[in-house]
Amino acid sequence: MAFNQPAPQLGNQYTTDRVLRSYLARALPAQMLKEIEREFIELGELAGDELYRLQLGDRLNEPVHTPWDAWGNRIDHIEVSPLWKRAERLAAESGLIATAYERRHGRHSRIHQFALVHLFTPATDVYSCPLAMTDGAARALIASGNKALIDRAVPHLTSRDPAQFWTSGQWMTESTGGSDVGLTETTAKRDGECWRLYGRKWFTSAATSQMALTLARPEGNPGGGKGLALFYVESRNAGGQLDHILVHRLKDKLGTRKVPTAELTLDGTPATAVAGEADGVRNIAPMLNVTRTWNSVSAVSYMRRGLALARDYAAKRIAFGAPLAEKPLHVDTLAGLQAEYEAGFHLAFFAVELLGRDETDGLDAAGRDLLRLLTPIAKLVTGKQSVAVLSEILESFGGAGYIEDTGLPLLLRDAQVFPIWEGTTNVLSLDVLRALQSGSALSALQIEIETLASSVRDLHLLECAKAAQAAMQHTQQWIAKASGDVIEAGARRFAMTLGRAFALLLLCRQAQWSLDHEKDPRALAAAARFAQNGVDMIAAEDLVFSNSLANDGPA
Ligand code: MFK
Repeated sequence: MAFNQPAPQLGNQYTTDRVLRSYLARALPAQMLKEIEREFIELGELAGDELYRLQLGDRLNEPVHTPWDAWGNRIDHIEVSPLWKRAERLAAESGLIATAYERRHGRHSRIHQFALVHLFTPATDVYSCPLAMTDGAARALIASGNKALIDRAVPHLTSRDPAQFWTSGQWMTESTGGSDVGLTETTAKRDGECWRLYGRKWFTSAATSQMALTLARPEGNPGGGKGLALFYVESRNAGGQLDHILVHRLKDKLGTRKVPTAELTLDGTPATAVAGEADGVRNIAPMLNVTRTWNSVSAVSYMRRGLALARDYAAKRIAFGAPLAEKPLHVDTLAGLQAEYEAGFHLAFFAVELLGRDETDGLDAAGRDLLRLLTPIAKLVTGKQSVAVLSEILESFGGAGYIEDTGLPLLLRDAQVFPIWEGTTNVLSLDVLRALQSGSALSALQIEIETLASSVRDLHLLECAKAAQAAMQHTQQWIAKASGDVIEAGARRFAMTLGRAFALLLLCRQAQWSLDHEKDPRALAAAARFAQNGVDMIAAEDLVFSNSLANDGPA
């Protein structure tokens, strides 16, 4: 019989995730965790077993767009994959959105919700995309204070009943640009009490949603983001047809291929203004901040999925006379990736904690500035980590990692979207600079840094905390000196350094807790390794660049 390599298996994705379990044990009241842990165990079991098998079996199914029926009627039907249909029911019944709005556990409800998201995302072929937008839409509608729309839509968006549950789109991107949203060309014309929208939306993710929030420029308004208004659209009319919306085609994408991302035209689409007739970018920002948080947790959850598969494979795959798990270089490689996962996890969940506190009135102005700062930072750091980690994960399988029907390549292709949608790394780095303008964000961060550093006693962890604090100091020295083009050119290194150094401190706190309460040194090892991977991206590079700009003026 020929030799076959063993296929990797997944166990229960909750019980085998030390990082998630140890974090929840530290961050949640013991009684709360006892009450809700069954939900994690059940979803973890589904994720590692039945849903994983469905994913492998469903691999080649992709959404199909049928523009016309046999009799020439325009129908624009989009048929999604079987796993997506299952995921929609599961998401409603498991309260993937509802948990955050029922707030059974006050400020901890967001942690509860995002722990479910962490288990759900890698098991459901990016069904987290419509869910992220649904959560964001509920949040933006509530923030708008528009009672009629809140009463109409939020009960659907937050329902646990699959028959009542709606998802929402976030129709922002036009061909003029996904980053510079102020260039939006879609116009809004008054129609009695309502509005009608005219324009082309170039990337509309999850085009099967029952509603969407979108931006358009009311006639006569000035250009730029301030001249846009935020609109609420219900996709279908009472007869179930798309309401003055034409779907042209689905995008042919590198990854997230189960997500039906459409190009569509709004051709007199009825719409309701959500919050006045201007300031659309400001009014959609609460949605963006929620979807960016989903992005952070989803990026982290993909790293975890890759590591779970790679670790299982390493235990079974024998090469050069021993399992890979006994080969020092292989183990060392996985340890470097595990450290990235652990640090990214704590960064993403810190943003989640702040969001939960903000929604339950637990944040003062400085805390809100900190949330505003850390949301894009968590997104940009974890997005980049996930691509780098998944690339290495594929390599850790050798040639098998490059073969489609192992199900491995799609992990990397899907992960590649995390640094792109919801704001590219560069756009978010500039957003970080904007978030600092409030003044108190950096001092709020400094207070957190000192609190985290003071929670550490172990000598190795003290060294790590010192490295993180030195990197933080570096960012502060740099931002105090840099200006103009130098600041913009260094914005990514600045944001990355803030994020990675802060992530290291969060990991140090968890590691100390884990030593004290679990006698477990593995988080400590991860912290040491993450520090070694590098947290200070500024180094001398920016100072050199700033000098060269100064010396190399126009000829
Ligand atoms: C698994 C997870 C899945 C996630 C779901 C993905 C599916 C969805 C796919 C997509 O829709 S991808 C498209 C996402 N698009 C973006 O993320 C846009 C990226 N571009 C930016 O973020 C730009 O920075 C921005 C559009 C905001 C720049 O536009 P402007 O008009 O130059 O904004 P400006 O002047 O900076 O800000 C306008 C107002 O909004 C200001 O308030 P004021 O009017 O009071 O001065 C800002 O403070 C406020 N603002 C902007 N960003 C904010 C914000 N407020 C709070 N939080 C923010 N993040």
